Amino acid sequence: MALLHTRRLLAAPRLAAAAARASSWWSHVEMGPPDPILGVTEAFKRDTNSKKMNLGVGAYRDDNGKPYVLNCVRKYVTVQGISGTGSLRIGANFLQRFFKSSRDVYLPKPSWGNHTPIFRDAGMQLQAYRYYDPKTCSLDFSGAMDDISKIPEKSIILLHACAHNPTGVDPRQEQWKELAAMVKKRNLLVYFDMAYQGFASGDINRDAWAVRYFIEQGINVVLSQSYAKNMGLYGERAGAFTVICSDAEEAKRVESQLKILIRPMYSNPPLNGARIASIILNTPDLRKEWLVEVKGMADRIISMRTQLVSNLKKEGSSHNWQHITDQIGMFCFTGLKPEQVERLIKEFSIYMTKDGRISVAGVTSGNVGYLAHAIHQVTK
Ligand code: PGU
Repeated sequence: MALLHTRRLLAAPRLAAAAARASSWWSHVEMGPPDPILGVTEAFKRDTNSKKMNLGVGAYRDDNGKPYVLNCVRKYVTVQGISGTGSLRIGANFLQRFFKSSRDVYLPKPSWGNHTPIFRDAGMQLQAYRYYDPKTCSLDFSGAMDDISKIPEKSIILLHACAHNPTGVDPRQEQWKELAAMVKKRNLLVYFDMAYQGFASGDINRDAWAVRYFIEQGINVVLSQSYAKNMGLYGERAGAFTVICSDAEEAKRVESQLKILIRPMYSNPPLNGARIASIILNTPDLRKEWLVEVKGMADRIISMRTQLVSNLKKEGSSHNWQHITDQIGMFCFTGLKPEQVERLIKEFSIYMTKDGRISVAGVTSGNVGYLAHAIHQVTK
């Protein structure tokens, strides 16, 4: 018995993590009935008769459009969503219907502006935890830990998996570990939003580290992903929503309910973007090329940060701009005040959000000098 137990642990360490996971949130989710039209296709697919014909559904439903799912995840159920936003909305509606213990979703302060209406329109309530310290332009780690330690048990916490929007401030790995321990202690459901995988470090695996770590720790996780940025598929709206389940049978039940949720929303997701993503991920040469390009995009952003700081110094700015290079991902929370932002727009035609967030992706070696000059003029 003991030997068998040990063997099992050795053979499948992740099963052990799953077993250690706090009691499942989804054990009460019942198997949903098959859809009257799409269920015909499902029955058709199960049929092994070589002469089979599908005359049920009015459109051929192709299965090629499946987006990428993290390799580390053994028991999940993933559905394709309409990019990051649509995937978040599926998740919000799923929680509204099936997460019985709480309506409260805790967002970092600040968070992406659309998180609030997405969850609110799905019938959830928004709460906040401290995340960013405007004084230091960096992570308010002790504030975050303090607030999270007071979140009522069995609530939902939203975490940006990497390249936090709008601040560009992410926890370090040791800090993620402490956050994971706290989340586990409070028995929270973690909702990871991963819209920028690859954009923080240039390495899609490194950027997925926190998500994988939390799952390995046996923490209950749901995940929304967007392929808009890391594949440049902005208009194609390719994304995914994933629920980590305790076993394959639970995954089936959860999947059946996700299908039922999606069917009256938009029935089926668009095929083209997901097909492009799938081909890139599953064709070794294209995948290799994509990883190089992701790194190229991330590196260009990192180099623009360095150039912006060195140009500010060249202009003679005496401020400490270190946060520009410390922050990562697409955005930089400059710390510029609303009136300074207004001057940049009026006097220099440099446009950014009022909160002082700049999309570093819009900076080039051709305009970084002008940007540094303008920032210096409004901050000296
Ligand atoms: N999650 C976060 C943290 C985001 O920043 C974004 C996009 C999304 C999800 C949604 O991604 P989609 O795949 O585009 O649906 N935020 C960008 C894009 C503009 C916007 O507000 O939609 C931004 O500039 O903040």
